[in-house]
Amino acid sequence: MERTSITNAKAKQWVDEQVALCQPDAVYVCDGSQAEYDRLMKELVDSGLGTPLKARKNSVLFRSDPSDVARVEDRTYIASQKEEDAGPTNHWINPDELKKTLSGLSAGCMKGRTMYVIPFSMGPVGSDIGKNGIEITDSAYVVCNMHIMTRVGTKVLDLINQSGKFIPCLHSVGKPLASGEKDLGVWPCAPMDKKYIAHFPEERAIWSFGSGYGGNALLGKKCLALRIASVLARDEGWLAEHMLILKLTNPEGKVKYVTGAFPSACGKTNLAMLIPTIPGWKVETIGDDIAWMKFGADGRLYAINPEAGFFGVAPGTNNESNKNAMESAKENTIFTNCGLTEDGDIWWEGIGYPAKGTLIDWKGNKKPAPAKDKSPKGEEIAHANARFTAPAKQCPCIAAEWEDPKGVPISAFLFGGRRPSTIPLVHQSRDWNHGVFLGSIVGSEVTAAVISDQVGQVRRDPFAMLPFCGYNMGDYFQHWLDLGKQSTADNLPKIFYVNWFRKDADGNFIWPGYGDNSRVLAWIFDRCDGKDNAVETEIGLMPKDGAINTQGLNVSPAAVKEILSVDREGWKKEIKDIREKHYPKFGAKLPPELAAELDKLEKRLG
Ligand code: OXD
Ligand code: MN
Repeated sequence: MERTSITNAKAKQWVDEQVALCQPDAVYVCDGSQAEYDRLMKELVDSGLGTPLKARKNSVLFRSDPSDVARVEDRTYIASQKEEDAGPTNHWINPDELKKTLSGLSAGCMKGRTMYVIPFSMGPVGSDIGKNGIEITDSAYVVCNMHIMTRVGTKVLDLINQSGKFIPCLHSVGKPLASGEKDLGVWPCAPMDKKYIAHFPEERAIWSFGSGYGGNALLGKKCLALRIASVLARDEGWLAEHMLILKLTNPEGKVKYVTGAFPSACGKTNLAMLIPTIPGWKVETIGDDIAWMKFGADGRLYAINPEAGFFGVAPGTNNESNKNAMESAKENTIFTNCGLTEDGDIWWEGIGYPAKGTLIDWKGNKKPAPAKDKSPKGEEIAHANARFTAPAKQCPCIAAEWEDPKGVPISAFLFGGRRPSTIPLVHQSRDWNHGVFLGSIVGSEVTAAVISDQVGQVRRDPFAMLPFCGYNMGDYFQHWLDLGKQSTADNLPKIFYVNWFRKDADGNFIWPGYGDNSRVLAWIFDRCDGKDNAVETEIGLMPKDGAINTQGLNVSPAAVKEILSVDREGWKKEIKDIREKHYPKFGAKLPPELAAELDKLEKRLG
């Protein structure tokens, strides 16, 4: 068994324990090299699990089991010692009980398979803001995805060997093979009632069983970089957030960085890579999903993107909605649950052009190409949560400093969700606590990124962290409030709430979104630059008449006015909902400052 390169006693002991439990046929320590990626990918293709794409260099399509297509929130647990510490928004199981269940399921779970040991770094290797982890997995598909999504390899292992510091992440697809048995091209996973995505916050450990898909299996992403990191951030005084990171450059060449939290499938990747429609402005990407932020010596918050790739939702991505994502996924990309064309390329609903001939859908069935760039509901060629895993460095608008280990200083936080009514296009918080209040009330219509029966309804998703906060959300609100006391208002990021998703009476989107969101970003940039471009309203600061650049915008002035005004009746309903349905969930953990913000807002609205 080859694991000579793990020399640290603690790491070695942890790996040895997992070997004894999972009983793999072989153990392999990953070095992160291209040769390793190529070899594993070839094995995946040879085994029938991956289909190489003739039309796309070094890219492979996978089809998952139809039951294993998204994050499984109902099977995701925060197993803190006390139930109260997981809080009202997380599923909780006593950690000893959960470990017993998982140990039972895991005994011999890697029989017939290779155990891959992946040393990985979240963040540029060696960054003070970054963290190292070791993921153990029995899925070569997971290894290849981790190669793209994180920094894997011997440099990270050297750091772990020296320091003994790493976050242990154990993953198994939960499908051992009998002697001589093979997957035969079938995606291995366990039935839903055997899937567990478990987090042990006090131990800072992750244990995922039974799913091979995305955030359930690529443990650096949601499990480490959000759920466990949020706990570390609370204890160590920093922020681990479900936020994109943008670099904005104005026509004078001035630069500002902003981060933004949006619930899953609200176009975060599109916003992260937008092409501005207003002349002279430049938008570049630092990250599209997660930001880790620490205070610098100057009192400002510095952000890094802990990831190295994009795990983007494929359907709806096209050259109009996100040309940069299409370019990022041009080659060296893993596609999962997309359709396959006759000429060996991928296809999905909303790719921007109709397909030709016969397609193979995400379930592996032959289907005639739909006449339009659309398929009838329930007959989709690609699953609604089909994904591309693409290296961030391939993104044409990746900022030069995206791997700067110091991070970039943040001027603004954006919050937003899919809200068809009430929430205006943009408003700014009056101060830090009001901004935390805005983060705490984020809500969005549920989409397909997660298996849920709530699709179509608005659910509150505070800070877009509902499925990702590794501890009591009430304590998390308090952490945000406390952080605001650690610096000055000048140094702290300004806080904005944006909503690209307002609909008219016929159900059509009013605001065109995508590149035109640059108009709002420009206003936000100017706010942070001290421009006198806002008016005070009951709900916060809003653009002065004419302060949003509408030149060339295909929206009537009346419609612009509508989405830039205060919907008093709508806000009153919002307040009622927060007071009666949202805030009571947090009981005594709701910080009094937030209850006070709600009262103040109500009073201002009269
Ligand atoms: C994601 C998500 O995959 O938020 O990024 O669901
Ligand atoms: Mn996300």
